[in-house]
Amino acid sequence: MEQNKKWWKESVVYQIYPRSFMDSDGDGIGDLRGITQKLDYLKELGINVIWLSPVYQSPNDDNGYDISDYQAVMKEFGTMEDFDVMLASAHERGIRIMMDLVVNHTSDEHRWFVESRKSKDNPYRDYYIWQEAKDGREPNNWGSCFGGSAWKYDETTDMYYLHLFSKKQPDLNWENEKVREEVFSMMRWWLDKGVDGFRMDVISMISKVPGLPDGPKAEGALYGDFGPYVINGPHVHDYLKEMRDKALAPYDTITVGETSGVTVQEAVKYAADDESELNMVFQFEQNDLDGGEHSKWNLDKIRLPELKAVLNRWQTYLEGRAWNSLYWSNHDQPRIVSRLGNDSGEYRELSAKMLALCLHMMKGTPYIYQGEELGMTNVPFEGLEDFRDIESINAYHEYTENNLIDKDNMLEYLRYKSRDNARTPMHWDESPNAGFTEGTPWIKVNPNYTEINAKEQLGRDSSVFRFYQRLIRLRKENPVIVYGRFELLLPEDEDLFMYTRSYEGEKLLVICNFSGKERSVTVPEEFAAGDVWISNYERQSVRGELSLGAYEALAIHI
Ligand code: TEU
Repeated sequence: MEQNKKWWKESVVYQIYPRSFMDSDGDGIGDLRGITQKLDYLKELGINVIWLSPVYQSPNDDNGYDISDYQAVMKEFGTMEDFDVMLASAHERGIRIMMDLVVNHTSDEHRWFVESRKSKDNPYRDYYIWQEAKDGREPNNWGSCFGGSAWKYDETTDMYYLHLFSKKQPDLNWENEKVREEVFSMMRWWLDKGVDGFRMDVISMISKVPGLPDGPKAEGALYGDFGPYVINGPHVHDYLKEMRDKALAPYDTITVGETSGVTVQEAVKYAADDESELNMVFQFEQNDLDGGEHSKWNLDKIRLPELKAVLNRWQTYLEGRAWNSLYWSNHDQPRIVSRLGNDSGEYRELSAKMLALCLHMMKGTPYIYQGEELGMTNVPFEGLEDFRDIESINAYHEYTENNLIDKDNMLEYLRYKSRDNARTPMHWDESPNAGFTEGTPWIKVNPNYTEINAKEQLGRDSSVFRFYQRLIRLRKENPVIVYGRFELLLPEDEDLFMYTRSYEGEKLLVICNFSGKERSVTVPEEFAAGDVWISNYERQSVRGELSLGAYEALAIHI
């Protein structure tokens, strides 16, 4: 089939979490000048788009995902001038900047909310979702993503406001046309400044089912689930089409929706190839595979056949209809080498490269989260005092104080799954604090920076960094990697992830051993004379029966 070719399909995106990327002024917090200093590093890696986690003014209840002014820069990160310099410097290097757009909610310190809570007839009242008490308590049984009820009582007007996240993140009322106009005009302001697109935070949740009914409550759960009345709500596609018309259409942008709860059937609406809404979405099905009774808090391992089933469904259902995003990690997920690979000793680099190859040879736009290109690992946090993330801290209290999980187990779960695993400072070199800051970092540095750091990896051909660089280069040079049709082989195999890509007479075979065991596999006849494009074992050729090493991965081209 003739493919709709687009630059954003051919791109590789790198996510920066500015707070932890590079600190230029010694206050222990990363900043915009720090990012500008490191643009050459990103150019060397070969990425061509940066997704910048929020840099807007914020009281930092949720590290910038609680915005108090959409048109100002967070003071810890620098000034608007620093932003402009960063943007121009990125553009000079052929790197585009995708902003994080957090518009399901604002901070409670945003001017709109400060006004809204003042009185029932304030012009900003309907910018947010206010409800009367029901039977003397919260308007419904919804729990917030960060613990507790999703409603907060506000004395001034004796009503409750909705917050799906922290109580300092009140939800905007998207049914109000004025809210939508404000958001679209703010987006145009950034686009006119020259930014190249948006990653849209929890955009699948902006339209709530009228009446806000109680959600289903699992046995033993403290609150009801808002999901059925919030996720992929009744008007979400109307709002996004309106956003396309009123904000995005005149500009050449890249857009990705963060869409928890999205199915492939919904994704082909959000990310339809006609670009009527967004370019692509982040699906959550792959991360939800190790969730359980207590949401994500456990030590469970994802089983490979289930992971393959999810990714196969996304690769095949979207074919010719919509575009995929490809990611293992972001600022909300633990480090992938600790989750799906092996983060100890001899297998860390091999498994980090295997995971990279597996993802980057699939169909879609790949996203790399800072430090992933070095094979950075989860962090040996000691006690609760080492954590900074509101989700982790609130979850600890909620689960332990209600005797749902005991304290030692909960700490183990945090060490394995906490978002803070991804948020410790980037490892630049072996100097104190990994070269991230000359001050005291806002969160502890992972002690393994002396071994895992960018400086060391830039100086070594066999490093994880150099492997990512080769994967990115291969994608740039070969349309089969961007546009080829995906086909999964051996779906039930517990150890091997094997698939092909086909495009205009070319074919690629990808073989990844997700286990620490040696495995043998038969290479399909047609690939016997193929070229090995990339291998984490420096394998040069393949024929017939292949004996794979632990975490071995390779791609063969014919
Ligand atoms: O995340 C939304 C979201 O679904 C998360 O709550 C996710 O389920 C959780 O972090 C996984 O443990 C977005 C942002 O990416 C996140 O950083 C913000 O905290 C959140 O929205 C609120 O803005």
